[in-house]
Amino acid sequence: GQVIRLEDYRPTDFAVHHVDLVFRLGSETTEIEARLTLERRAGTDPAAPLVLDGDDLTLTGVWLGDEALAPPRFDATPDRLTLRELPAAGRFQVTIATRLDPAGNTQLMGLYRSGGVWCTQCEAEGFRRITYFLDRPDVLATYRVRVEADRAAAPVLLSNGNPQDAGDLGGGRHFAVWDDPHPKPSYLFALVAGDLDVLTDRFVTASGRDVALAIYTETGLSARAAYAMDALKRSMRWDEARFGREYDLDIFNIVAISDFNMGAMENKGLNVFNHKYVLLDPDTATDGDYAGVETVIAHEYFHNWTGNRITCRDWFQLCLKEGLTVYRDQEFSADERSAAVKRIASVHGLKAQQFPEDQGPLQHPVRPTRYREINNFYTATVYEKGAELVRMIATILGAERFRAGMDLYFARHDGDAATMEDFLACFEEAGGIDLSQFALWYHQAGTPTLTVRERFEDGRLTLGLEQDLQRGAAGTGTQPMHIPVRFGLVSEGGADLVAEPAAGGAEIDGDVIHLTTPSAEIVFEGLAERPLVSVLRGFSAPVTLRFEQRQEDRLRLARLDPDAFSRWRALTDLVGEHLRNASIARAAGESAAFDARIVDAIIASAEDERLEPALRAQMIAMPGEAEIARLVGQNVDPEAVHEAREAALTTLARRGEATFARVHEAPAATGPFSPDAAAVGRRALRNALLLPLSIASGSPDLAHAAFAASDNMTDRLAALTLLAHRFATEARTRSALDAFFERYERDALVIDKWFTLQATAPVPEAVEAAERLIGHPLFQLANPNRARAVIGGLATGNQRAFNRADGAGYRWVADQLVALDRLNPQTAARLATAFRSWRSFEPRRQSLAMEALRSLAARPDLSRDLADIVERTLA
Ligand code: DPP
Ligand code: ZN
Repeated sequence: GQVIRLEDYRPTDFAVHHVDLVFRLGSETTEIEARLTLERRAGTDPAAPLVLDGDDLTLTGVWLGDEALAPPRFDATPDRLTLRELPAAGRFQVTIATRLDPAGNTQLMGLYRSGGVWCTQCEAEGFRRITYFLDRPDVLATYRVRVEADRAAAPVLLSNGNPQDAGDLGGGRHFAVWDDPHPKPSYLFALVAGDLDVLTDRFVTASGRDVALAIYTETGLSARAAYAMDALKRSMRWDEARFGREYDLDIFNIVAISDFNMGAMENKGLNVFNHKYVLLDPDTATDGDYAGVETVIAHEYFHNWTGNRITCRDWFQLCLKEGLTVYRDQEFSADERSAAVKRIASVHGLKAQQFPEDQGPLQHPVRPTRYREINNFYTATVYEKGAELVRMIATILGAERFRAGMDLYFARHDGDAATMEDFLACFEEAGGIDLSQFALWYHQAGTPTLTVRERFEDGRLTLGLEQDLQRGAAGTGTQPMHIPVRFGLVSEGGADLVAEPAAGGAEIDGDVIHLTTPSAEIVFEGLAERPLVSVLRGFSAPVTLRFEQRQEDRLRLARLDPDAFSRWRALTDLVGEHLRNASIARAAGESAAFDARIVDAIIASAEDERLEPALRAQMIAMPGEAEIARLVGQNVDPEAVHEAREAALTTLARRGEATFARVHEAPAATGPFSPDAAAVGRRALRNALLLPLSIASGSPDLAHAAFAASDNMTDRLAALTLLAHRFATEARTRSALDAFFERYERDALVIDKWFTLQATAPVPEAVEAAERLIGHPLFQLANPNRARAVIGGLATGNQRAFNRADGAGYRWVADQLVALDRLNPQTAARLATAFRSWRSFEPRRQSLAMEALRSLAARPDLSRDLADIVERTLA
């Protein structure tokens, strides 16, 4: 495939001022007419042809004004429409007619059908599957959309903007007209038509605009959108309070769709969602699902300003809207729930998803400079690392100047298609700061290592800091970056000491050290006692921290660091290091004892009343097998990792049994169901304790009792997962799985969970189980959530089975990818990233993974999406 390069960017020769669309939806085919109001841009070649993007299109007519055109005035292929001899100056109109088969569109890009519903997905390049267009984000136009359909099949007709007209057409057909006054790029276009239920509400903005809110769902399910509606209203209020951003249309619609490649899509005034991020109730959704809905609802709503009002000049700038909007949704969740719990969850996610990406063959800078398939750049690096970069800007500038920079960005670029440079310039100006070195974070790929050393003598503490960025797959440079290191010096009693740094060394601003050179030293003088050094508080920079700190200091920080995030980090780093060392030892046929002081620290945190329960649940959770493999880094033996983790769990379970039982039985731990953060935390703690308690007793009785007693999905799924993962061979487990299936057979989102929990059972035989699951009558390869539940469950949620010693996991996943690729290349490519860490495994597994990847690469019929991932993974 062709490589697209940032340096080749140039504006289009033509502007599109306005788009008038007519959709005639039919059960077999859909006819579309697009009338574009165009104009040559000043200073361009007056004879240049208009070259429009298409993808798999069937053209049925072209007009210039009212004149029907024939070749050679135009020529058309499914992928391109070229028009010649167009007016040299002034506005003119081109009308293009196309015919589509939405029901046959299994890629779920462009216009497709999901269940009985017509819906669209246009980001990044789906609009060109509807009509020929200048399908790129820097072409902004107003849109007017007329939709016609059978009233019975589609009583609801929606598009972007405000409703303008509607009426009957006779013959059982009707129409609606929508008008979007805000110029937008084509990727934000949306249309939905179908028989849908609706939940409505209203919101009055800070300046008094009355906004009609509506969430559309499959019939019978609108009551399950209540929490999403609540999250939407809270998001709207928060963006006003925190960033001064108000909603700008009279109506805001959300539609929940069951076949969806992404989580959701921020189309102007008409967000389309994977129904997973809308539909909830306590009986069918877990607390994690509630948090996910809140986050995604907020994320898409926040895009209205960071993405829609200000969009991206080109797709290389994707982080401009995504990194920033993830930062905004993280801040929202932190404000709505517990900031420390949220930050821990975000950092955990960053390390689990972004670090492996940044440390393997799919590595790329946050602002890439080339791509073959843009769909493959909706990555953890662009999103999560992109959010970390915005967070660092906020850390460097401080809250006030950061807000001033955001205000300037909104004021200056409203209505623009902007770049990362535009964004950074606003903070340079508002903050009175030079961010040219900071900008390297956007350009240099890879996770920097931050090495910290400490020395204490005669009341003087010397901190040595050093940064190192290894040249990685992307080869994008290794210049020293600006790393903000938040820190504290903690007294024996657990208080933050105030210590003035001596002159010289790195710059310090309050509790932030600004490391801008390859290395630096900072000296603190006049300290009465040797302090405990707490560095990288709040994970103030996305780096790998190497700090050879005394074990007793770390244990003390785990108990008394005033910064809750740092307590969690101190403890999980100790546990992680043990698991890493134990895995390496096991692979060599040895064993490594789990230091009793670390084990006791975990046990103590379980009943530490100073910590909120959610935080205690995070403290006692053992790192997962994939996380341990990442810590091992090379020559990984996944069986050794599994055994080392099991051994650690057993040690913890035996030693902590009495404490865990006490905490588990505490009356405060129970109570009737409520989705608030405190109740969520209590459930998280109780469910986290189920695992060590079941291991200690060696019996599934506790999990069965929890399963039977559960009055909500969080508790039910936690118990069932434990049974399926640890007591799989028992007849009672099979009965529980069957009972669960029968109860929820008609509930797609719950059945996804049922599939996932079986595909993720940490046993080698999960490969055969997954093969049986795809033969199940309810398995549908064409439904992305279902495909992800089973194939993704095994490939990304089951390290042991995917990396099975005989290569069966790799081969099975590769076979599924081939089948899925024929239907849905985007989802197949996403799942293929499961292979990204293949080089970190021991040589035999490496060669088996390579064989599977090569067999994929050798197929002549791979999509560009999947071929791109496979080839980069092998490179
Ligand atoms: N819909 C995806 C998101 O919100 C892509 N824009 O991140
Ligand atoms: Zn987004």
